[in-house]
Amino acid sequence: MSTDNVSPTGTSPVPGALAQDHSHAAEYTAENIQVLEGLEAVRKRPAMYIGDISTKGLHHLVYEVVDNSIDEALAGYCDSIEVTVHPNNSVSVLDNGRGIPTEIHKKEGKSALEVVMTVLHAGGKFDKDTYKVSGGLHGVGVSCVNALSTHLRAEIHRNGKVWVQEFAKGIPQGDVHQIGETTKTGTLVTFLPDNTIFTESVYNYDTLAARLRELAYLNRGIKISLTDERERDDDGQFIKEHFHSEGGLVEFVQYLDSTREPLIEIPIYSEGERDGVMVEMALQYNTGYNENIHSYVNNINTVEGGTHVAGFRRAMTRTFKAYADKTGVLDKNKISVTGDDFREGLTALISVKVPEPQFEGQTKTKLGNSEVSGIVDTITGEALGIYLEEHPRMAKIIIEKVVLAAKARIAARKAREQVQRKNVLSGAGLPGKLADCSSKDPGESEVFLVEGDSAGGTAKQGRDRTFQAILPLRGKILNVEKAMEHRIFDNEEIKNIYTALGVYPLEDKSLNIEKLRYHKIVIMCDADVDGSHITTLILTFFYRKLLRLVEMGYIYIATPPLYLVKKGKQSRYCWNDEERKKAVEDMAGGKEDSVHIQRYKGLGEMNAEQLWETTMDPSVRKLRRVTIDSAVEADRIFSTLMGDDVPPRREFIEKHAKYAKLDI
Ligand code: 0RA
Repeated sequence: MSTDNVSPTGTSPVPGALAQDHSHAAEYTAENIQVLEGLEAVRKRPAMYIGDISTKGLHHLVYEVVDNSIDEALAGYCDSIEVTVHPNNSVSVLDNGRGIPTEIHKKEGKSALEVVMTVLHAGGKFDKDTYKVSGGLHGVGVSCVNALSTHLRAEIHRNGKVWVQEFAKGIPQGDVHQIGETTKTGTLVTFLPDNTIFTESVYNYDTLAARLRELAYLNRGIKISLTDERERDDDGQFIKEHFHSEGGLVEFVQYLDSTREPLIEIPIYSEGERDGVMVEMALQYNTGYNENIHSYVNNINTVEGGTHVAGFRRAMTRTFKAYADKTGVLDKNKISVTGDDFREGLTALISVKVPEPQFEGQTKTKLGNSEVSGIVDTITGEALGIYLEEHPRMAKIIIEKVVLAAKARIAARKAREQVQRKNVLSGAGLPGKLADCSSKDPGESEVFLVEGDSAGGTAKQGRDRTFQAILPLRGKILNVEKAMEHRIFDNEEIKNIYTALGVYPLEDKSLNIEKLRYHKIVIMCDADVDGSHITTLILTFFYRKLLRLVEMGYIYIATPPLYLVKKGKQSRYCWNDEERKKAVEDMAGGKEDSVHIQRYKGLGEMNAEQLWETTMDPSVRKLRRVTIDSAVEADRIFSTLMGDDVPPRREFIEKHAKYAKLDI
């Protein structure tokens, strides 16, 4: 998970850009006008085409270009894709495919290259035989990337020659022309995102790496690399990583579960194809209690699930239940099991490739195609049935775990019912520690989850009680990563959060989200090591138990200031060292000894008024919304930070030390 912020921007053209201007006298044919209108539409409403214009959209440009190379690889013509982030945050994608055709079409008067680069949705037009996998979620084509780049350069190696064409804001700056000879084939696209369109211009290495790693696992055999020319390692080399998996989903599931203790020796895997739909799935059981199903359609993470996930679940429940019934273990324990019991401690990946996917749901990440459900069901069911018959020892271990899960579920039901009963008695059921707001409109109400009773008291005094509620939390809340379900409902702090929010998971693990009492849930902890640990514990709880709230964008982190710089009657709050230096510069010409600098270690050092004017007042505060860039990485982060295994945790914290403070 990460939080959305704003950063400075950079300019200057892409590396390798030609100095001279190749602009040709434009002939205004009907087609040219159409092209200009198309590019104009993208620049006018960029969010409609690429989702948003913040850091997400910025990264999306890279994925869009990479998708084209992935398609070339899936068609069997390419096995290497190299992504490079240049010092000015322009990005190159190089593949060793056939190269986009550069020959001029007699009828259209331009090359396929120019059409692909300037006509919306032209991507697949020239190659009907290629199985196109991209073109899903925002599969808008590379022409959108072109329209949203101040500069884009395409270099094609094809038929022994090197061809180049350049564009500015999508408009050709000349015809495609030969610049040399070559023995290779491939496509190199370099683009500089337009910083008058995007609110962010700095690429995040970890975000790109997570996506490229995911693509390498989802498309086994393709070698993908990421080079960051903005940073060098200790040997003076650019930061570089290679992603390449021959094992595909099996290795992906092992990567996901690498900090958990496996229950079965080797992941269960199957693949198949029916009616043009390709299905791959891999699953592993671990000794934990979480269900982790990640699903993909055409390489897009379908976080809302859909028909492919429904088919997978149905096949799992049916096949395992039939096997468990046959062994008689359920009768012996006088227990009835539900589908959820088979999914405790399960980590699974489902990847389908569907020719014409229909995406539904709030974030358009739910597969709607009804035919896919039965296809996944059949392929998964057959594979699981065979596995259970062939591995009776593993099957026994799994079924024993399922029986334990069923027993725990029944124990948790009692604890859950308590929380539910409390909620039904409206008002009287709210936690005693909650200082509620007077508004009953969730859309305008906020709740602050505050570390400690003392800071909680200050926040109660400082807040605007019409729309801000305060729930103080005592010390460290339970680590839900390691706890069983009924222990979670036993925990006083967690019960208070559930009852204050009005939302809790039902027995089928769905949420009664319509009962949510606040649409802003703000975690407010000290800006020290303990505070960030508590923030992480609370985030873990939301991620594992109230994920929908995170996905809806309801979870925020408050950012109290780190310093107060004072000189005479002047004073200024500062949130980082840069701001502090600037304040000292402005107030005292940079002389630290002629100002008073107070370093805030905790919320407790601020009085009610200060807390309001720095951290709670909507007109000045800096709330950070918690977002999930990559579900797979978020899962790994929580299992690593909060799981049992100490060495990987240390390694992780060391690697991410500079992010771990704020950016989890
Ligand atoms: C259409 C036809 C052909 C290649 C491509 C598209 C192509 C597109 C991209 C985008 C990124 N890398 C790419 N590599 C290839 C070739 C048709 C032929 O040679 O017969």
